[in-house]
Amino acid sequence: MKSEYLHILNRFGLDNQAKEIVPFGNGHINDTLKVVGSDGESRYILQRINHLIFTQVDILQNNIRVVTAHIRRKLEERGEPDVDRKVLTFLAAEDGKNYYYDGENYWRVCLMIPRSRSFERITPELSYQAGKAFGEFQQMLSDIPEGVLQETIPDFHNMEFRLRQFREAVALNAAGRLSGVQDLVTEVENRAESMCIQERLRREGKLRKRINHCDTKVNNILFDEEGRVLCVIDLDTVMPGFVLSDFGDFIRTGANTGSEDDEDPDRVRVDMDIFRAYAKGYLASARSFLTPLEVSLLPYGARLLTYMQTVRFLTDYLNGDTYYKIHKPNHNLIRTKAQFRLLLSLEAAREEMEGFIRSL
Ligand code: ADP
Ligand code: GN1
Ligand code: MG
Repeated sequence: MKSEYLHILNRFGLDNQAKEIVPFGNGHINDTLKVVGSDGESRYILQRINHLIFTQVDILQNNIRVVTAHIRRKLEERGEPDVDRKVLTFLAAEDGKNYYYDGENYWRVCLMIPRSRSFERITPELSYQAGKAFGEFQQMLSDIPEGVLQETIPDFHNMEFRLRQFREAVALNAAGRLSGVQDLVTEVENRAESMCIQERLRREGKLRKRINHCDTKVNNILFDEEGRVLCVIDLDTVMPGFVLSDFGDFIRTGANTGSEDDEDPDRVRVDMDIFRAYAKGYLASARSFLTPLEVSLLPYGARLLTYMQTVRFLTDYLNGDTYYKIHKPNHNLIRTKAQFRLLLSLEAAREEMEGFIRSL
């Protein structure tokens, strides 16, 4: 495991610094490895960028450079202590770029944030802190001038686009799996129109894009030992988007009583305590810049991102598992069913959620 990566670390000036290099985290896209130093401490995160998905690595890594420098400056300006644990630091390769291409793969290295951890499942208190942190993250990036950050994946959270991809997958039936999922296809289609509100509101000039994280999974935030937020990580998809994406994706992942790929859909439903805590934390920091329309649509954001993920997993299942890493046969179908179950639960909780947001 170790030797195959050593020559890559050398390109970042890390000769002979690794005792062990082991897979790390639960990401579905990139390959993440942890580099353990000779003293037994985890020192670096080495990632192989999935360049079939992030096809313009130069643009991707430039976005990350801009975002991390911007956040670092903001933290320093406000006299924040311990800045190195509150923003990611990427190492320069020998040509000065923040990634290295070995002729086949793209690699990047960042400092491991010491004494930090992420969660797949959290408490309401951590959820409140995470909400505040993601609101602050959007706020800190809000003054990056338009056009500086490019869309690393065009139309990433565009629901109309995701439905077009889905319908192509249905029409093509490339893996011959359509007959087994007709019920789910019908459920998707029944909701299709009502789930494209954002794109319609944007065309009417009522909803704008802001700089968003676009992958606010619960495990993309690092906490310290005392449960304080340290750092927002996984910055590949930071780009202009709708705030409902960032709100919704946290609820989708953090407020699920089961897991994203739960084999037992009965374990899956929305945890209202986590929802309430996150909404409270998020509005505490984001209320200052959100429009009343954005605030009122937050519960819709939770349904939208869960619906979108259902559609994306089902599309990948129909295509024969070409996008997400899978770890077992039918994994994308299991994921689809678990996400759909969460969607049903969010639909049932709609009024309760809307009432809570109004009460804040
Ligand atoms: P992926 O694209 O695979 O989701 P992430 O960048 O989110 O990759 O990393 C996967 C996991 O590794 C995270 O959930 C987190 O637990 C851990 N991790 C990533 N970067 C760091 C870091 N700089 N310091 C500490 N832990 C990290
Ligand atoms: C992917 O890399 P990771 O696991 O954080 C995906 C997200 C999905 C998520 C589903 C670039 O995120 O959009 O919501 O899986 N990232 C990309 O778990 O497609
Ligand atoms: Mg991640």
